[in-house]
Amino acid sequence: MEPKADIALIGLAVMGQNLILNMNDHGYTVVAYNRSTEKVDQFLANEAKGTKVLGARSIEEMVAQLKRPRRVMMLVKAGKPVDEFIEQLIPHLEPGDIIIDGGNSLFEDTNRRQKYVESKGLLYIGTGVSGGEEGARHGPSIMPGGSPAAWPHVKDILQAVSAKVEGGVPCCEWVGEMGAGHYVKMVHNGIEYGDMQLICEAYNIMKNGLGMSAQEMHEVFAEWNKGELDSYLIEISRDILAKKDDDGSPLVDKILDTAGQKGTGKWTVINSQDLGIPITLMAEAVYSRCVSALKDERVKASRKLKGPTPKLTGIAADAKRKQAFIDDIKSALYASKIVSYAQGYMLMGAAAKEYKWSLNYGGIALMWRGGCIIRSRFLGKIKEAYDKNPKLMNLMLDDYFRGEIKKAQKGWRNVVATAARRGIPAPAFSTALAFYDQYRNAVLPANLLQAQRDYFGAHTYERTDKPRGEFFHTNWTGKGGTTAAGTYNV
Ligand code: 2AM
Repeated sequence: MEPKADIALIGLAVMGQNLILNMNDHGYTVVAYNRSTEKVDQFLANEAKGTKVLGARSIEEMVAQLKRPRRVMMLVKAGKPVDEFIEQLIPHLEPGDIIIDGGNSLFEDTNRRQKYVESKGLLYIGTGVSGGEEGARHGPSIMPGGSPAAWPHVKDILQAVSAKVEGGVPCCEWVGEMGAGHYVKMVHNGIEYGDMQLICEAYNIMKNGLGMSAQEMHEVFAEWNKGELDSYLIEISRDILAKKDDDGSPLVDKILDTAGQKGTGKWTVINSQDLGIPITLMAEAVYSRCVSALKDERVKASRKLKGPTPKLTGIAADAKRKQAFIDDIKSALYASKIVSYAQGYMLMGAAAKEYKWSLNYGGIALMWRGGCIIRSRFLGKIKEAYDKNPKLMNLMLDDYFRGEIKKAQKGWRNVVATAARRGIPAPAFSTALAFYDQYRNAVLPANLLQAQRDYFGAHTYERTDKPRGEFFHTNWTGKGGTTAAGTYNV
């Protein structure tokens, strides 16, 4: 019998099931497989009933149903399961067949897997897929990288099922070789951590500083979602604040304040340390989740460690001043968000250099513009900035964003200062502002730092009155020798 299936999909958790149904909607015949094969039968009898979706109870049976070159996509738990499936697949595939990993794999694992799979004559793709269950079903953002020769064979299907923006442009484009796709997905997740933290800080200042109710904050977020902050995360925050529990009170107030994390934010921060790129806002967002998890300690500390009262009574009592302060919070959120994306793009720029990828920065903004968790109007502006100047040194230097920061700056500084005075934690707003002020300063106090390093470790320094690359050592105490420790750069 002629094989009928266009693609196989391994992994029938919700994301996998939804992506299969999405592919089916677009006219592709998918063969479904799962480690626990009873899920295949359940899926065919329920969600996939009445569709063209085929099932397989073994890898062999799955491969036999595939047209050539065979395309096998995995949506399984990241880590060992991916390696195990690759091992199981290799004996059943032929040169030119393509293995696609659509899970949240670490880009370094994807680098290794591509080399291994190619050594067996096969092609490999590691792709980020973002958008949650809903995205997988109706159009996620898809970020593929890997063997370039595989792209023409998967382009149609991946672009067909992806989200579309601005007149049908797919949120799926080739990212680059090796783990570039998974890398960009990792940075997406880091930025997502940052966006969420920023929204939470805005919420916290409105709630504890201005004493606003969930309903009032719902209205503020609804308003914000109509302007430049228009985004999926503001939209869901708006809806969350309106959600009532069974007793009619806001559900959000009953949710325990300890955040979980699965590790992609952490990976982004670890990688930024390797590359020496300050993604300070994403790092604060990851650490804020860590602090939130110290619930028991915080409860105890709250009884012992004193600070100012957060209530901004004067401002809250005066409708005009209150609205002005809410506008300032919006400015703080917006300006910090620009800094966060600028830092994310700095990281991708450094990664492209280090790993020898040629990343299309405007294309990445476009992929994130729809379908994924960080989708927003804002990303359309980032795309415009990189379209205008693909070699833009920093997003903050683009004319549009420079102007936006200029407008937002006064309010942003007011919020950070007020939060500090009132003891309301605003780590992401504050770190963004500190970074902005560092970045725009031609001179930082690292001259003293270099002197300290030279003092205690003879690490040498460069001089402002000599060419770069000449290193000096001073015998600071008159007791040390004149021998330098040799230079090293981190
Ligand atoms: P399961 O249904 O057999 O558990 C998300 O968890 C997906 O990854 C599911 O399809 C799940 O298969 C699969 N998965 C999780 N751990 C796995 C493992 N160790 N080996 C193979 N598949 C695994």
